[in-house]
Amino acid sequence: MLKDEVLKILLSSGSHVSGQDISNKLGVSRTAVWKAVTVLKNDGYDIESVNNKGYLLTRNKSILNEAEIETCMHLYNCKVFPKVLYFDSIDSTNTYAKKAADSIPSDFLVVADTQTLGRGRLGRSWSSPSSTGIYMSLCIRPNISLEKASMITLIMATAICDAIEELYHISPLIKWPNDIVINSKKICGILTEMSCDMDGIKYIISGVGINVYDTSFPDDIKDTASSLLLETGTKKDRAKIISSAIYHFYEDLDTFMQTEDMSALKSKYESRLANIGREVMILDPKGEYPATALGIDETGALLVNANGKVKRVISGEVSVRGIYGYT
Ligand code: BT5
Repeated sequence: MLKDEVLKILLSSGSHVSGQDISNKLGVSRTAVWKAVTVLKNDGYDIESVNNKGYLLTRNKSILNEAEIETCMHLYNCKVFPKVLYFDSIDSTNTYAKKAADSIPSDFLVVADTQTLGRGRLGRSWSSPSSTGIYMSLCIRPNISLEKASMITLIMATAICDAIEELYHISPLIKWPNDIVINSKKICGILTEMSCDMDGIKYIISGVGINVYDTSFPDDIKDTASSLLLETGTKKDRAKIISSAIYHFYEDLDTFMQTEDMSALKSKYESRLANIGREVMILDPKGEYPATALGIDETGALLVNANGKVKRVISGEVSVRGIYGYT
């Protein structure tokens, strides 16, 4: 849409841009540019028009759209620049990404302002109210074998922590394998899904839900969930958080691809691991047992000490005692 193209020019400029320059760049009339600017103003953007100087846009940090995210990603100079597909509302960004993966050959990122059927693991749901969170799914196609795909969740978790630390100057922790916690409250969850055929992995979709501006939560999660705003008292731009996370993700994916395991990222992941040294309950299909978390190994499995024996936890679910303030 023309308004998105005009928006990208205004966002990346930072100073006045003349209507003539925009019309030359986009090959449209000045009237068309003026109309697009009017639509952007109606969308909530503050755009000043000055005679002989042109248009100046003041960023509205609460607005999220394709142009905002793509412009921010350019500023981050991401190694890979996934195509952004933005929706005001969607059932689930992961569900959409799965459908789109067959027709889009490159990496892409689905982002929504709200989800009507946000999904967690094992059929659980993800609360996704509008204007408060980040709901995004990154589709990638790494050339790795099937059993290595679960490590993508760990890479995404560290990337989200890096982005939060960079923008909020706090250090979030990871509850192995897929939760990010601040002050013992869950502020982010990751759902990684994949598709494979006889030749191996077709694609991996890493879905991320981050509570950014939430000030309240549904009854069932109000004691365990929190948001970046509640925990830090500051409001940061969602497009920046997304771009920073994608930037860090591709940096770490590069490192991961060199060995196709977590060896080079292990210490970074462990420095953020909330479980380390703590008592955890291993919910094994064969029976629950208590253990102490030690760290991860190169494959991303959680290492625990159970009754004096070191065990690798690769499936099932780890329930963490004390992390969320309940026992
Ligand atoms: C997760 O599952 O934590 C993965 C969540 C992934 C959500 C993203 S949003 C974008 C993409 N599209 C999707 O449809 N999904 C992904 P799990 O570990 O199973 O945790 C789910 C549990 O977390 C629920 O059963 C609740 O107890 C709790 N929960 C639900 N919504 C929450 C929220 N907004 N904040 C904190 N906790 C929540």
